[in-house]
Amino acid sequence: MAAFSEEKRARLRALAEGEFLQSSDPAIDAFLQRMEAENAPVFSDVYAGDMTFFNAPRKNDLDQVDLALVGIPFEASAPVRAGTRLGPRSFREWSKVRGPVHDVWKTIPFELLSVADIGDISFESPHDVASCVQTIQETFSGFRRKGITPFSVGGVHTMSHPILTGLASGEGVGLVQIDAHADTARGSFQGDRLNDCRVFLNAMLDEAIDPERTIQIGMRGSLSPYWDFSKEAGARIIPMHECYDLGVSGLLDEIRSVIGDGPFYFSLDTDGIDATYLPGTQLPEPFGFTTREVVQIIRGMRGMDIVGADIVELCPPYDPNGISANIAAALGFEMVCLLAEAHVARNGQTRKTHWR
Ligand SMILES: [Mn+2]
Repeated sequence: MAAFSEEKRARLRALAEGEFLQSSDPAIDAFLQRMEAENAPVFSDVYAGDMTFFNAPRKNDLDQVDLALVGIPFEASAPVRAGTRLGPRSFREWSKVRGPVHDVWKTIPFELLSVADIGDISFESPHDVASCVQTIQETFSGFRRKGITPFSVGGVHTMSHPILTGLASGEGVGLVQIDAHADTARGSFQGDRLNDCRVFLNAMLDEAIDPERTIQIGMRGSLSPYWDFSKEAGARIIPMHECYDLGVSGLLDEIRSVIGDGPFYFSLDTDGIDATYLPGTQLPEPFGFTTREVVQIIRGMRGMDIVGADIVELCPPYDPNGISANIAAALGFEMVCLLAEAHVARNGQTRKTHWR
């Protein structure tokens, strides 16, 4: 090995000069300087300070918000394990170390839109499913009226139905769903028709999603016989064993052919991911997706017209080391990048996030 020449030494020393908050990429560098000037908590001590989604500013005035990050601590109607109402809190904690710059795309949602943590939905009767569903629907109708793009963290999957009916403006949107269960069971379960076994059947009946622009991916396990409605209604349902053969690129071809150029919603049930990666979910199912496959599917949807997204069924009592919340937060940042880019493409306007 050749000795270090004086010239090589000097060059390395010169390159090592500078500040921690600095980037050779001019756009990232401008963002970092702005963060510092606004005293944004983005790079503050990760164990201290307020817990907001991805360190976004906390805002209550919806006129100041383009992309709302909202917690839905709702678990009434969850049929198996308890604790999904703790999902938003755990997600916030782990999201503190996710973002703010997409490591591959260099996308910075905070440079594109006014992104804010608007807090958790507060429920007057948190154990009454019908009233919670109504509260969620009203909240999301408000977002629709203000043109806000929502990213939601749950909470039991039941929440996606009132999110979709709240966002609906006449014509049903498309749906991409990654989940071990299609959630389109007929009839009532445990005495209720508002539950996480028939989320998307309810959303189709309410014309909030179009069955023919719905694609459901990753179904498996003992509940598989209960999803006949999906196929019969015209949805594309791809059980997990078909995903093994299709692979990520085959799945993305299917997604693009079902969804096309039109608007769609994305729902990620944490149980779509194999429980060896993500144990902290309400009803884990073996033989699911790897985390790497899910991130590739999400990234593959870049450029499509995504109008909202959620991550559901995170169940922190079964996630004692935070591994599941960490994965959920990392995938959530990917989804926020997609949502921000699509919102700008739809509206043609940008507005930076400000922390002060
Ligand atoms: Mn589900």
